[in-house]
Amino acid sequence: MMGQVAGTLFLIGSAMTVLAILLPHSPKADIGGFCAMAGGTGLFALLLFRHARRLSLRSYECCMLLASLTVTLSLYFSGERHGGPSAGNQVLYVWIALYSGYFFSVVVITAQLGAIAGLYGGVLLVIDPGSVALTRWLITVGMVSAAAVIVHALKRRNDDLLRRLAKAARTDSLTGLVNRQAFDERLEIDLARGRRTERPMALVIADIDHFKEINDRFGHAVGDAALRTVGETARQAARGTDTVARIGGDEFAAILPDTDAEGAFLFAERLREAILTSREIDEALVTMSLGIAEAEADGLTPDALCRSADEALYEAKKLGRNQTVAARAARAGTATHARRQPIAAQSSFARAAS
Ligand code: GH3
Ligand code: MG
Repeated sequence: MMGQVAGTLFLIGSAMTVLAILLPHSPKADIGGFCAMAGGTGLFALLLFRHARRLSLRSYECCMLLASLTVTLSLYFSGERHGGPSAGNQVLYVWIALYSGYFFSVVVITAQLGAIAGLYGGVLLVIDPGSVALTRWLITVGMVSAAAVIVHALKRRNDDLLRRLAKAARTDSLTGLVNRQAFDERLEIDLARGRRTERPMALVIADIDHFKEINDRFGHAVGDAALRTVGETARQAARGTDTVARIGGDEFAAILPDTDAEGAFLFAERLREAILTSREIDEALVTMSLGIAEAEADGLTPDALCRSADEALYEAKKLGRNQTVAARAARAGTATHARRQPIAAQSSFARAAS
């Protein structure tokens, strides 16, 4: 976008110079200089369009310095120094101010404005418009600076708004956790990373038990408070690299990179017990059922992994709720015979179920 805009500005500048040559102009104007400028800026515009994507930010900063120089040259060629009328081309500095205000940092904007002030001051000394020189310099530099400041402030506000909107679109407003859409994206990324690094990855899906009853008995506000507390408890139980999401009404999920089924089970049980003992939601007697699945064993695609974790969760509900079941135990039908299976996940499950 920076290249397209800069190219367009140079192209319009070139077209306007051609017009200035063709239309009636000061007899003292330097037509040779204008022709060279029209050709130069036109060619430069084409180069910008062609190489827009390959140019660095620094290149565009240099482009704007070149643009300021071009505007200054147009003032020089206007014939004013030979007693011709003022061409008023200094208005074109505003383009550079708008461009800089939109695309550049405060430091670079200040440098660009400094360059404009210096170049315009220099050309005023050369063309020597007399006693109005300082007034013209002050008005032009003031107008150009104001344009840059206003555009920059609007751009920052806009960027901030877009950032907040993007964040809101990925956040569950009740709990502040990531929402379903962001969870889906994250799961895909973490699964791909796990495949690349050959590290394990686990998924935990948790659902509050009999949540409808909680809403019915205590009211929606208590239900909402319980959801918030569950969300906060899950966030505290997770590591920085984990992703905790609210993926449905009373359904939560945690993506645990670098974690196998046993590690995920420990996390799930820690979460389940924390919720069980959470004072804030004692009134509502909240318990949760959790299903866990490990990428390598239970599903290498987001859909397959979610399905496995969902099946394990369903098994946990079926077995009486308030417990954690691992997908492999659910699949093997060994979840209820955990004591005979020395898998950490299943033995923990047995403790939870008993
Ligand atoms: P189960 O143990 O089988 O999960 O039973 P359940 O009653 O929890 O059933 P289910 O998970 O299907 O119920 C989800 C309920 O969550 C239904 C709805 O009333 C409630 N719910 C969904 N979103 C919200 C919310 O934002 N706030 C509140 N307070 N309740 C919600
Ligand atoms: Mg539920």
